[in-house]
Amino acid sequence: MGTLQETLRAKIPQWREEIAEVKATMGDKVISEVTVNQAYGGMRGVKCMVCDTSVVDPDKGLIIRGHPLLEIKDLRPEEIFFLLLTGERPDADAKAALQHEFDRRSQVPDYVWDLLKAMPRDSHPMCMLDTGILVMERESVFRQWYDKGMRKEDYWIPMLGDALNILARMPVIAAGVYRIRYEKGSVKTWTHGLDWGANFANMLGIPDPTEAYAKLMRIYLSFHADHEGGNVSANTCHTVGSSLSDAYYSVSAGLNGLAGPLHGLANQECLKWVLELMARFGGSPTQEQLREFAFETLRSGQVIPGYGHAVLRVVDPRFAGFLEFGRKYIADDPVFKTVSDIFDVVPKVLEEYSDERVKAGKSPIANTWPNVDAVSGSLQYAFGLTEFPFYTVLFSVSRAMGMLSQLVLNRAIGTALTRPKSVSTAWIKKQK
Ligand code: CMX
Repeated sequence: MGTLQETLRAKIPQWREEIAEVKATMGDKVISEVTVNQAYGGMRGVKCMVCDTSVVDPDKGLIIRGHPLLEIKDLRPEEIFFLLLTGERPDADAKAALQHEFDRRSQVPDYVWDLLKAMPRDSHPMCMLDTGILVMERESVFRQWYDKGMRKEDYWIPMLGDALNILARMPVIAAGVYRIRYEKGSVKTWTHGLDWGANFANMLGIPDPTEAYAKLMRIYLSFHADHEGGNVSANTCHTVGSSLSDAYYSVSAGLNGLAGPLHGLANQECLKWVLELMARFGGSPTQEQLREFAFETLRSGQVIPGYGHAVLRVVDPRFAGFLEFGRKYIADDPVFKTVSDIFDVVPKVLEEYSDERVKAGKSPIANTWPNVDAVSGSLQYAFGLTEFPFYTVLFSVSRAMGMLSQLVLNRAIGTALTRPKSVSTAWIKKQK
């Protein structure tokens, strides 16, 4: 097997041919219809874009290049990145070559640190991460090649260069944000030869005598890497990239979407909810207390963070994988135990509440099961990363792999500028 670059160079012409054939033979086939509710409802369920890195099956969850997540849960994050991009798992040499790419690209420019240190002390860690990525835009190889004049066929090459630079620096910047924002001492640098996940764990500076935290970080980074193309972060990154903005602009935009409480910020919200619950009842609540607290949240017009999903209709396999990890390594941790208890109670509460909603003429809650955010924060908390506003930054480091894979592939296959047609309410009313 070749390196990442060689594998892509061999595969891209085949993918271009395959897509040209699909368009020529099936171009006029209708694959989706749109109702008025969908137009007002965030385009939920409308099939109108293509993403080959992963699929989210409502009944099975995340499937990366044909592999259900829990079947490849032991792959390292960098192997997941290779798989997302190429559809193949790297062999030992390809993995080592990718590791070497990260090693040689991991130096963060000094101006990033100067900027992050100058930001107000109460800046959200996500704002600091986004800023750190965006300010490096001047380094974009894609923009340099584009300004000089480049053939469309070659767009993916500098895009991949930018993607590798961003991925190599992202854990360094993210860990630096943690250490600057929470005054943990000087920022740490990348260790050559150490894998991506363990490097990130190490640079955060969380004590890890048993190396279990590095293990957590590897699965954390693998599990959040991609979730097909329509979620807010991937879709935003894709849309910005479709105007040929480079990877720094595109990923930074995607991360701004991830920073919202209905998307990546839900892990922060979720842990906050769990800690409030425990504070109210002086520790682990009984099932009855938990039920009471959940209904109180719902009746005050708020969502229960970590539950529900726009696509999934089953327990998120990422939740299941993290729960298994927690049961193995931190079974007795009180916050983790409470998260497990919540899983026993909240789906039933949401079902009851959904029935009430329907009786009141509102839409049902489509999915009452937990998503990844319901548990991920409790694992970090147990290992000592207790500053929960930072959790979305961890998610971001991982999700950058998915966004960047999609960007490179979209440049490789020449995906068009995104430009759906909007309609006005007046136009809709005329369609009666
Ligand atoms: N608690 C309370 N109400 C919920 C709910 C929850 N966990 N999940 C859905 N609902 C409500 C919705 O708010 C919506 O109510 P309105 O019609 O009054 O606005 C109604 O049920 C129908 O929504 P839906 O079709 O079931 O779900 P959507 O596709 O509209 O929304 C999501 C999906 C994730 C935004 C929603 O389930 C939610 O807000 N969950 C809590 C936040 C969360 O965990 N987000 C993380 C998702 C994973 C990720 O992207 O990172």
